[in-house]
Amino acid sequence: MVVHSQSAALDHCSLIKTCKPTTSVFKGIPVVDLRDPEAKNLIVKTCEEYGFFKLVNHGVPMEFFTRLEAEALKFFNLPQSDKDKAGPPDPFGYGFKKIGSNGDVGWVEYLLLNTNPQITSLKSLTVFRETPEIFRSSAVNDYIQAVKRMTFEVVELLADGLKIEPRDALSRLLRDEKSDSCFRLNHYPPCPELQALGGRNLIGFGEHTDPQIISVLRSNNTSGLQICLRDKTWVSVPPDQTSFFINVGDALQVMTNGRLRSVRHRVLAESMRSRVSMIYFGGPPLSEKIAPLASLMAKGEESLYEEFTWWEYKTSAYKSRLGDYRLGLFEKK
Ligand code: GA4
Repeated sequence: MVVHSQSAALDHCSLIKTCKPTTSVFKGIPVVDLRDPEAKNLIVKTCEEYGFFKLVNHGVPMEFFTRLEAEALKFFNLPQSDKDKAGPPDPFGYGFKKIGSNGDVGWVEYLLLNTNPQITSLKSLTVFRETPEIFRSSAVNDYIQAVKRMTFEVVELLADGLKIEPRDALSRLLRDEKSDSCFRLNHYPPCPELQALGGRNLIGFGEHTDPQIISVLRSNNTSGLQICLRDKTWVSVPPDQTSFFINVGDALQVMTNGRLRSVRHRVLAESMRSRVSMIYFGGPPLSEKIAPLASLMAKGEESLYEEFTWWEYKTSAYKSRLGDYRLGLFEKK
C-alpha cells in the first residue's frame, strides 16, 4: 500500500470509515501473570468481566516476536503486484482493504492462513497462488507453535478456574489435528493524509467479535486496539509489544452458556506509524458440536443457544458482515 499523493490516498480511503479520536485510554487494563499461582482465578474473573486480558510472563521468547515482525514487514514492503500474487484471500491468502466477502473494508492489508498442521506445512502452502517468501523462513511456524503451546496452558488454567471437567475439555479442541484454527498477520500502514481530516482516525479493522474459542494477539508498539466494555463504552488498549492480548470468542461464550462474553473490539490506524499485529485464532474441529459444557451447567439450567456445529457457525459467520451480532441467529427464542 504505497501512498503517492494526498488526493490519491484519500481516494484510496474513501470507502473506509473514520471516527473521532475521543476514546479514552483503558487505565485499569486487566493483567494476568501466567506464573502467578492465582492465574486460573484471575483468568476467569477477567474473562467474565471483559472477555479480555493482557498476559505477561507468558514464556514465549521475544526473539520469536522480532523475527516474525521483521519477516512480516519484509513481505508487506514488497511492491503491490508481488503481494497480490498471494491473493485474493479465499479466505486464506493476501488481502488488501477488503475484509471477508460481504463488503467490509478497512485500512489494512493482511495474510491469513490456516494453522491446521496439514495445511501450514510448507508443501501445502500452495493455497496461495504463489507462496510468499515469508513462509520459507521458520519465523511463522516457530511463532505459531510457541503461541499454540502457551494458549493450551491458558485454556487449561481457565478450565481449572471454572472447574470444568475434564480439564482438557477446551484445550483438546485446539490440540486436535483437525482443529479449525487460523493465523493472521495484519499491517496497518500509516495514513499521514488523515491529519488533513482534522486528526480523525481511519478504521483499520471494524468492530467485531471473533467467532472462535479464543484469540491471542501480539502487536508492535503502536496503539490502535480498542475494546468495548460492558457499559458499551470504547476504550483504547495501551500497546505492549512484549505481552499478549487475549480475547474470548463466540464459541467460548456458548460453551460457558454466556458466563464468559466474547469481546467486541476494533483497530484504528495511526496517521504516522505503521502497526503490525499477529493473531492466532483457536477454533475447534469443523464437526464439533458447540454447546454449553455439562460440567458448567447448574441443575436445571438450560442452554441459551440452539445446538450447532462449528462448521454451521463458521458458514453463517462468513455470510455475515463484520460488525453483525452473529450469535443472535443461534439464541433460543
Ligand atoms: C474475524 C476474526 C478473524 O480475523 C477471521 C475474520 C474473517 C475474515 O477476515 O475472513 C471474517 C470475520 C473474522 C468475521 C465475519 C466474516 C469472517 C470477515 C467477515 C466479515 C479470520 C474470522 O475467523 O472471522
